[in-house]
Amino acid sequence: MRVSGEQAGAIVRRLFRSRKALEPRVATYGDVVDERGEPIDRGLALLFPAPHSYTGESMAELHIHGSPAVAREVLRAMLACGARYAQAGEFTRRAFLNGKLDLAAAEAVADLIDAETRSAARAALANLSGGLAGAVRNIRARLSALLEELAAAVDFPDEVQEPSRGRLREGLESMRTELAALLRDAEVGRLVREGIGVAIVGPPNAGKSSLLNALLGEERALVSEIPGTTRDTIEEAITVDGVRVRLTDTAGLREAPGRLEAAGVERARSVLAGSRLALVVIDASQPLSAEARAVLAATRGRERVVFFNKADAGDAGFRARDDAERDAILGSTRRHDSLERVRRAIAAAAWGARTPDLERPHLASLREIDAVAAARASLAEASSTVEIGLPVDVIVPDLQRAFASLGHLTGDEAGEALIAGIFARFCIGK
Ligand SMILES: Nc1nc2c(ncn2[C@@H]2O[C@H](COP(=O)(O)OP(=O)(O)OP(=O)(O)O)[C@@H](O)[C@H]2O)c(=O)[nH]1
Ligand SMILES: [Mg+2]
Repeated sequence: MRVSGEQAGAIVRRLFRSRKALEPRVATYGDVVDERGEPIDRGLALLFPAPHSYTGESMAELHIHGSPAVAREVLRAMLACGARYAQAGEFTRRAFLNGKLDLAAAEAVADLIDAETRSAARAALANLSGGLAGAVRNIRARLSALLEELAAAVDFPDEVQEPSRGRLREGLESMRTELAALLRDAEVGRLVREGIGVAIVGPPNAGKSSLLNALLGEERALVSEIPGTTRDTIEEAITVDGVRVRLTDTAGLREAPGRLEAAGVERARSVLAGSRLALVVIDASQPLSAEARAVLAATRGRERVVFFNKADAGDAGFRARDDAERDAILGSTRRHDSLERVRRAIAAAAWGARTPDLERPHLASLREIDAVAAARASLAEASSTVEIGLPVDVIVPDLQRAFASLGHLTGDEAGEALIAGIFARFCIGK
């Protein structure tokens, strides 16, 4: 842990106890303590009085054990003694300002650090399969060409014409569309990883638990002809069309039941609210009850699959259904084809308009998704600048940001000429 500045020596002296007094540029062994004198670690302390230090200011270092907990504690103690966090590259910037290094040397330090980040970036790139990295690089190349054009127009206004608004608008639009497609694919990836939640809801005795069991292929939930059999929620997962579907069987929804059942109904409502899809089960063989109508009405506004059950016993309820339930499924939990139709309806709801092309490369990590989303946001900024008629070179910072965001994704970012300042490339403490 290193501190630079007038107070550096005082801070480290306060956080260090040793039998021998600290001397400039001599490593001394002792106890590292916090600002109240409580021991944290044992290690070495070093003082570098100004101007003979890396930054040219007074500097001091504590060499401690590498555990994050110890490092955090020492950092906290240093802050408590009046130090503050260094900015990225601040040590080297101070060194430069104090005449300790020239810019070229500063850059060499940055390169060294970059070598590390670049290999990290390359490792990340390995996770991106070829098609995706290619798409991102292609967008970056177009951004870079645009930036060059804009720069040339600014630097040589007499010789180079700035790109027309129409062409800029078109270029930005097409890049944004492609980034949006990448984000949509990422959504597919998320669907595959996380699956969707499906709440099985309906009036008591409709056959919700029977449906859960039938879809699962095992007798997981209790089934009986007594309404109000299921009191608690039961969650089980199945896979439909490559999507993990988390089914939750719930208590039948009805008003004024007993106390215990009321708690189950309450829970059923909250499961319904928290699920992506509602699987509404209604008894088709009976005229529609008030409860059945209430559940159907309550789920109309949302994504749902409506299943009229017990078709083997009649279809009075199904025939009495509203227009809003035109495409409801009529069937039975005891019939294979009914279950197949329910599965297909769940899959269709899960995928929506998205095509389940699992082979296509997609953004997997949040970091990647963030990078693409950030690039898209920067391009949207640029588009609106072009739209409202500001001078076109105003979009340069937006394009640079988009360029940098995408660079983080492909690992091309480090060492780019477009990096704004040399010192911004440093990590904290360098
Ligand atoms: N005829 C017929 N009966 C069915 C069918 N599916 C389920 N049942 C019967 O309907 C009754 C109620 O089934 P459950 O699955 O317990 O109903 P539920 O909706 O979970 O009921 P609660 O938990 O009380 O809300 C049972 O007697 C089942 O055997 C079907 O397709 N046809
Ligand atoms: Mg049940």
